[in-house]
Amino acid sequence: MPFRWWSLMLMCLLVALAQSGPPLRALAEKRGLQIGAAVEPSLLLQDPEYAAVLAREFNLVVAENVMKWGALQTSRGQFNFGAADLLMDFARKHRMAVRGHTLVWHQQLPRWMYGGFSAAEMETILREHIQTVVGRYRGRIAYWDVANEVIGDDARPRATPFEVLPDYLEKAFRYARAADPGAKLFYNDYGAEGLGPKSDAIYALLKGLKEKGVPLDGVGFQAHVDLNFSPAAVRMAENLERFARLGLEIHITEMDVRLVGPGSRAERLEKQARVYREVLQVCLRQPRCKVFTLWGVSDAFSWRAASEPLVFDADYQPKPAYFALQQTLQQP
Ligand code: 9MR
Repeated sequence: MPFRWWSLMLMCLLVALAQSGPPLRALAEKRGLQIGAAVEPSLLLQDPEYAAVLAREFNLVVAENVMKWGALQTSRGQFNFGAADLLMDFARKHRMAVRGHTLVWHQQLPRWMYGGFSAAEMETILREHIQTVVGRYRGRIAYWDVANEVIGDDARPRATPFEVLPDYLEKAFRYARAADPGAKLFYNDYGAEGLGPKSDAIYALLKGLKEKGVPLDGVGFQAHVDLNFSPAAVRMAENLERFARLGLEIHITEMDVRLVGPGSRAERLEKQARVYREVLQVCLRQPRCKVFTLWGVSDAFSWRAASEPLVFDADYQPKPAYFALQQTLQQP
């Protein structure tokens, strides 16, 4: 008798697996696309399902927090690589690429960085951090977000402790290239997916860097969006195209879609699926768009958990948005 129950359960499991279809990473690999997720390494230890879904569905990981300055260099010259190393080991074991995030950002900096340094001191601090961090993972990180969110929502450069060093941005890219010549180096930002003043400012900045011979390989569009985003898809394609013409590789780096707005829950889930589908389509149609990354695995651990922005729900069940990605990856 017990044997029958087990075989029934096994069958149900097989049916469920068959129904949810091929994993995203298998489909993406066929298209020459990498599909990624932001990861908190502590969850890899705490939650076996988190680790299983991540390894099954994605072929790229990015540290959601553990490779930021505040996590790595808590006091000057003292580096904590434990959590970042854990992520690197997981990626190797599951044949996943790694994106490093991030080397120059105005947020999540350790307190000591606000110590009122001179330009020369800041240059040493920046160089030592990049040499140590990028050097440690040399040959094992495919992409580095060297610069994150340098341009503000007013389309002007943001205030940051780095700015005491006038050419900090250019220097950061050069130090990163020297520390790992094989890693592709990125500028990453949000709110620049469509055409507009912020996107124009980023375009001008990156064009200037390219013209100066700064080692910049690509641009990341974060795509933290909401249910109203879909009309912007056409403009997004145009926008990506102009960055592609600068010779840059294009990545979608942090996508999530807040499930907030009018309508029934079912309608909102469908809208959310449509937004994911449209952005993935824009990426697939742009020959230089090579990476599509979600900012987390399940709604349970999203930075915007209350607005359920990801493609797996808090119980790791695939949402309509998951099936939209799956179908889109299968379309010619
Ligand atoms: O998801 C990250 C969250 O856990 C952190 O508290 C937050 C700190 O500012 O950073 C979040 O990730 C950000 C990413 O590093 C850069 N782009 C925007 C992301 C969402 O805020």
